Amino acid sequence: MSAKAPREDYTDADIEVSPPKTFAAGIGGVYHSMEPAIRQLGVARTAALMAKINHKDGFDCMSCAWPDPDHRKLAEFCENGGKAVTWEATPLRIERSFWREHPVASLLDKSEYWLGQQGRLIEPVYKAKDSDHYEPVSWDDAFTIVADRLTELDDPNQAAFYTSGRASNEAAFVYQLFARALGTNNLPDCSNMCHESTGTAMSYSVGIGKSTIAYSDFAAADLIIIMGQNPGTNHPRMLTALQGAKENGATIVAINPLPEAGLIGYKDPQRVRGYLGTATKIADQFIQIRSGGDMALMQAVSQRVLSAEQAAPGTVLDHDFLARHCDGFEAFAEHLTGLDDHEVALATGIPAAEIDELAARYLKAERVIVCWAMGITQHRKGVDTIKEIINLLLLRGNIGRPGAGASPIRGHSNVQGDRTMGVWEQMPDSFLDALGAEFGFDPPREHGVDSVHGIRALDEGKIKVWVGLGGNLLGAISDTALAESAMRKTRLSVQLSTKLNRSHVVTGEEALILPVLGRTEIDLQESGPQYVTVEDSVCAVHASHGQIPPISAEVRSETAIVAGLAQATLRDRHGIDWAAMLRDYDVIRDHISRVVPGCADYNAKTRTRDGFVLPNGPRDARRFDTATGRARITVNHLEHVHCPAGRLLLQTVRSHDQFNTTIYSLNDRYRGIKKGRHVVFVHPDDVAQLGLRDGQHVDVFSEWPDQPDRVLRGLRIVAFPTARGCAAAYFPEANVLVPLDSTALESNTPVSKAIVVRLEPAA
Ligand SMILES: Nc1nc2c(c(=O)[nH]1)N[C@H]1C(S)=C(S)[C@@H](COP(=O)(O)OP(=O)(O)OC[C@H]3O[C@@H](n4cnc5c(=O)[nH]c(N)nc54)[C@H](O)[C@@H]3O)O[C@H]1N2
Ligand SMILES: Nc1nc2c(c(=O)[nH]1)N[C@H]1C(S)=C(S)[C@@H](COP(=O)(O)OP(=O)(O)OC[C@H]3O[C@@H](n4cnc5c(=O)[nH]c(N)nc54)[C@H](O)[C@@H]3O)O[C@H]1N2
Ligand SMILES: [Mo]
Repeated sequence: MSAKAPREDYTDADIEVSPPKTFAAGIGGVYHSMEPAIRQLGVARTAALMAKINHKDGFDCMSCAWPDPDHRKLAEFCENGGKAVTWEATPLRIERSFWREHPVASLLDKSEYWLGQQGRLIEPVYKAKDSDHYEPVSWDDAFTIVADRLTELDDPNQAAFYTSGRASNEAAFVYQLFARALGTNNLPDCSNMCHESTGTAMSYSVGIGKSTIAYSDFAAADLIIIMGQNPGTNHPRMLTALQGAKENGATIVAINPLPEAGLIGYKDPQRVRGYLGTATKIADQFIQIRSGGDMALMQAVSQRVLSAEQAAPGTVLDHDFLARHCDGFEAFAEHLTGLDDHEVALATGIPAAEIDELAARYLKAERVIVCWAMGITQHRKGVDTIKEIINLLLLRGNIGRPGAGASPIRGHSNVQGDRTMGVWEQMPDSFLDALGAEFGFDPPREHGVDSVHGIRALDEGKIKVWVGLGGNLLGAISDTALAESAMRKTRLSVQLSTKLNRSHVVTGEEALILPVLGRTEIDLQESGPQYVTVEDSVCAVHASHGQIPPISAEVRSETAIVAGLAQATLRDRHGIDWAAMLRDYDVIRDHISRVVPGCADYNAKTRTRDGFVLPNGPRDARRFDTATGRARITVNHLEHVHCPAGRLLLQTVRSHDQFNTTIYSLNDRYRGIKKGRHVVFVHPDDVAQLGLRDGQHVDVFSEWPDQPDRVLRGLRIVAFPTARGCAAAYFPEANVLVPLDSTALESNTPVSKAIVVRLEPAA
């Protein structure tokens, strides 16, 4: 049954290219999710796990934050959920011989794919200052090493605590408590690189940084606009909701530089018709926008809405809603009179007729939802673009009523919950006050570092201890070379992980790997088996119960490790009873219920089969907790990305077979790529115009003022129907091209979707 870990890494010599697909999932989806699982886990383990994914007494799928419908199907998972579970629940283990055979330096030229395939981490390992080997270490010794280094610091701000969005609410809560009880708000997280622009924009405009809809709103919408998101790969279960919406008569508009398969068509693998019949057409209108053109597009649509109101006063805008709930309408209307059509055409790259069509659809619809993800947030003007999305929705009262709203689609399965629990470098004083009152200390108020500032601080030698609760910061952050040299300057790096990745091989002087239980595994503590809780994209909170025995007796839960680290470091400082929290997670949940807004009776509410939905002002009561107490229609200065002649705007995307820096396979089925990742997708006319050929190998240079060019060598050109002037390559490989300084205004999110590049034939 079980597969072996690869010894050799892959090469890209055999890349196969075929035409991209025009629909997602279907029979291929189910086959592709089950086949590797059965091969690696065996039939029995596969069946035990797959029947429990996203079920009420089962575990929450760790692949994405898509919500669960009220009526869950027998198999409530998708192809990519299947891959995530298989990857975590593999019986392959990293045995002691691995560490003996592989000095850390020898792992530096291994790919993320190879590292991730070596199996599960099964015991704590430590790399001493002058050693190039990790060696097994006891848990007690591991905790002592961390405690000693933290205690030696001159200032608690010399430590930073990174979180990736897979951590449970319980682990996240204890983790932020540990950091703050130590005295720092240095709590950078993956969200800084992800939906930070969303949080920044929405908090300003509507007073909450989260989706304003419930799952059931999809079925009630009559127009759904999907911007900068590839649901067929990254949120496959969303396609089921979209198909349902279509059956209820909704229209769907997709806005994307790439004709992603899941936006064009869909076959539901869970329905008989999906196996046999033709695909459901998803997008009624596909707008192939130029990268970074969305802000101009939103302004142009709003301008048309305002013109329609002028032509038929009193019939277009939701005057009652605007009068009761919104600020800023007059200034906004005034500002848009100056919108320059030529600028809009340059920014969007689409004819005015397509914008007219979108505006007409918007005006015809009574209930509109706009969804977005990384194609919007990871731009220099990402925050303003989201504010323009909100503006458009507010004009016709499309927030806070059934079938309508703003719906950022989150990434990591619990990234939203981690934030709710206080993992953020800039939690508001109200939260810190409640935390301090609950635990009897005064939490630090000075904001901490985010991910990008964290790398800067490491580079400047200001951070001496870096702890990662999951994730792979070095694989995920921009400017790989700079980030890696920065991490090497720190005294101690600590990773709490399930599997090996780049952040374990590029380390501080000393390094620790602390192996954690995955979400599939049973978490047994002194008081018995524990459940944890998570929050999805639409603010629904529910329990997740591990199902299978842990991969090794030495592996501990994230919560237990964090509580252990805190206890070893802080001992009885502030009188916080870490041991009680470790013994029984109900104790943590009781604390949560008193500290975190909306979480009263947290134990009781998360024990119900469906969990509960967190309060949400705009959704529940059209209540906008902004500084003015009203929703804010904003004026934003239009700026689009200028790309000099002979250059392309490169975006970094996920393949169909990866989860962020985790590479499941070397294929990208929907885009027609097999057996390799070193490709750059370019429009055929751009290929010709640049004097290059399809299939040719090129070096990709990114240009940034006053800095030497960054380069990624040897990518194969794939002629592809992307928008003109745009190109795409895979993340994380292409992170070397993103300058650390290139971040979104206000949110500081790396600009991973608009890198000005030059292609030169490879030597
Ligand atoms: N299987 C799988 N599931 C995942 C993940 C994964 O890696 N694998 N990652 C998880 C995480 S953490 C996240 S955040 C989400 C990410 O989900 P997505 O945001 O869907 O991820 P990306 O691959 O970055 O795709 C961005 C999309 O935006 C488009 N785009 C790029 N630039 C622009 C632009 O300027 N305008 C517009 N309109 N579109 C643009 C791209 O062509 C692409 O389709 O998925 C989550 N789910
Ligand atoms: N160029 C470019 N860069 C990007 C992006 C992009 O689109 N383009 N996207 C950004 C986005 S949206 C995000 S969210 C970040 C992702 O940044 P991260 O969240 O830091 O990265 P991941 O690749 O999701 O982390 C994978 C690692 O998490 C660990 N892990 C897996 N499961 C568990 C678990 O249950 N517990 C613990 N403790 N560890 C676990 C494993 O060791 C695995 O190797 O990357 C960002 N970087
Ligand atoms: Mo993300």
